[in-house]
Parts: sequence; structure tokens; C-alpha cells
Amino acid sequence: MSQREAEPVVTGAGPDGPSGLTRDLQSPLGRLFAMLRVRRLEERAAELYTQGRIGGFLHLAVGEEAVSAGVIPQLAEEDRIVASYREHGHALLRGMPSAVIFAELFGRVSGCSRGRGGSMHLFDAGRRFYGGTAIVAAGLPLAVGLALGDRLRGEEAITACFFGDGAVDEGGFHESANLAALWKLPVLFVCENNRYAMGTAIERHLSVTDIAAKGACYGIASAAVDGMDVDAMARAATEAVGRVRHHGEPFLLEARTYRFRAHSMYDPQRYRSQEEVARWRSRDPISTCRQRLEETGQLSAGAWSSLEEEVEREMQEAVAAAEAGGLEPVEDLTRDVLAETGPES
Ligand SMILES: Cc1ncc(C[n+]2csc(CCOP(=O)(O)OP(=O)(O)O)c2C)c(N)n1
Repeated sequence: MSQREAEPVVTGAGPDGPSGLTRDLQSPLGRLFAMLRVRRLEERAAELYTQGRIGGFLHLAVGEEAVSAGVIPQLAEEDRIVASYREHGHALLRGMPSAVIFAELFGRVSGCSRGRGGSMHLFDAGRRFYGGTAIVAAGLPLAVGLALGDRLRGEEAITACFFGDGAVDEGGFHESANLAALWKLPVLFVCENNRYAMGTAIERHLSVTDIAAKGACYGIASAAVDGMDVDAMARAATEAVGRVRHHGEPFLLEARTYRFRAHSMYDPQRYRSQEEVARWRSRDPISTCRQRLEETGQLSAGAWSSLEEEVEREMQEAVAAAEAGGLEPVEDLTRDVLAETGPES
């Protein structure tokens, strides 16, 4: 059975969903919906983790939703995505069902990686979503390789690669930028600059904190954008994706954003003040987007409640469907771990 066939099914809603609000992710309302889904999925995951129902690590992107919600809808179905370990939202917006994501977090066989990867290893080659990588900057060379493969096969696809500011310290960033530029590969590098690499502030780990400026070292066009504003993100991403597709060359987009919660679930956050967090929280991308839509008459109080209810229901159903799934049978323990060996070896 293929992974697609094994997916738990949740909600049979039409294109505009039960709330009747548009699901066109290119529209401002659709972007609000996308961010709300990501936020609620992650908040639910945090609760389940605290209850001991999810094991391993869990890195949440609460506060950073405008980045994935701004960029991913601008990609075509054939385009490829590589993300970091803070990738639940990217997987969800790429079309991975919330029930499949929860199943992976619960370690169930109906998870996208059969429950073997967990939070940091969401992966679905069928949807052209290549992780979920636990190693900082490991996704960048992978993205360059995918783009090189497309170029050699004459495919039109572009590859979007999401990574944190901490990845910019690593050799993988510089080697990938160099080769992508040298070989003119269609890679959209998206740096999710949330100002911290674990507990280290950007000023303490980068000699030059203007990440977009680093594109110039490699001859890569770049831009910095307010990563707390989903509409600004969508505009910048549309332009960046268009350039990569049209010129067949890389582009570096730096999204200036912030994570509201700890680096992972266990982090006393002694490296930043509560005032700083509160300042950024006042720019919550969901509240900002909602307010903008309300002020322009595109969202009523009732419509917002329906949207919240719809997303809440989706997450409830997803958790129930995921938890009802089985664990991988013990006989499968060595499957995909040990290679078949011939008599000569
Ligand atoms: C090569 C490597 N070095 C160190 C680590 C440990 N580590 C895990 S997360 C992290 C910080 C990365 O920060 P950033 O890239 O800014 O991403 P963010 O967590 O802010 O999303 C580090 C150093 C790792 N996973 N991989």
C-alpha cells in the first residue's frame, strides 16, 4: 500500500471549507486561514507533548507562520520544498494532511515517515516535500542537488529551501550558495531569520547580520522582507519565485521574523527578555492580518469565529484519527535499516 493510500482521512469539506470562507491561499483571507491552521496545529502539538503523548523533540514556529504561508502558495505543484526541523507548517501548507502530521508525531505507522522520523523528519516525496532535516544547514546542499537533478533532466521545477539564521554560519550555506550561483540553479533560498540560533542572538553568531546582503558575495540577487506581515511575504515571494523561474538562477529571500515560544519544548529562555518577546508578540502575524481584513470589511466577527471553529474541528479530528492508528509491527523493525546482502558480501 502506498503512503497516500494509508493516510487517515479528515473532513470532506469543499473548496471553500465548512465556514464558507475562501481557501484560495493566494488571497489575504486564504493566507489568514493558512496561518491559523499552522498555529492551531502547533498549539495542539505543544499540549500533547506536555501530556507526554508525543515523544522526541518538538520545535514550534509559533510567530513565524507568515513565512511559510507567504511563500508556499506561490510555488507550483511540481516545485520542490526542503525545510528545517521547524517544518510542521511547511508540510501542512504543502498539502500533507494534519492527521498524517499528528500520526508522525505520535510515532504511528500512518505517519508520513511511518512514525520513524517524528517531528523533525516530516517527508513526502510524492508531494515533493523533502524534509524536515535535523542537522542545521543540511537542507541547503540537498536543495542544490534537487535543483541540479531537475536541470540535468530538463525539468521546469524550482526548489525552495527554508533554513534559519543559524544555518548561515555553516559551511553548507556558503558552499550551496556558491554552487547554485555558479551552475545557475533554480533555488529559492528562504532564510527564516528569527534572530536566534537556539539561545545565541544573531549579533553574537554572525559578523554581518544583514543576511540578504550575503547574496552579493555569490552574485545571487536577494531581498529582505518583513516576515511578520503575510501580505508583504506573499508579494516578495511572488517576485522571488518569478525571478528564479524566469531566469533559472538562485535568489535569496531573508524573512525577518521571530519565534514566540522556546527553541524547543525545554528551554528556559534566559537569553532574551520578556519585554522583547512581548514587543514581537504585539506584531503577531495572525492578529495583524485579521485586523487588516476586518478594517477593510473583508472579515466579519462571525466569519472569524466560523474560521476558528473550522480549524479547531480539523485539529480535533486529526488528532483522533492519528491516535487511532497502529504502531509499526515488531517484525518490521529492521525494514529500511539493513540492506539486503548478496552471497558474495
Ligand atoms: C550541524 C549542527 N550543529 C548544531 C546543531 C544543534 N542545533 C540545533 S538547532 C540549532 C540552532 C539553529 O538555529 P537556526 O538555524 O537559526 O534555526 P531556528 O532554530 O532559529 O529555527 C543548533 C545549533 C545541529 N542540529 N546541527
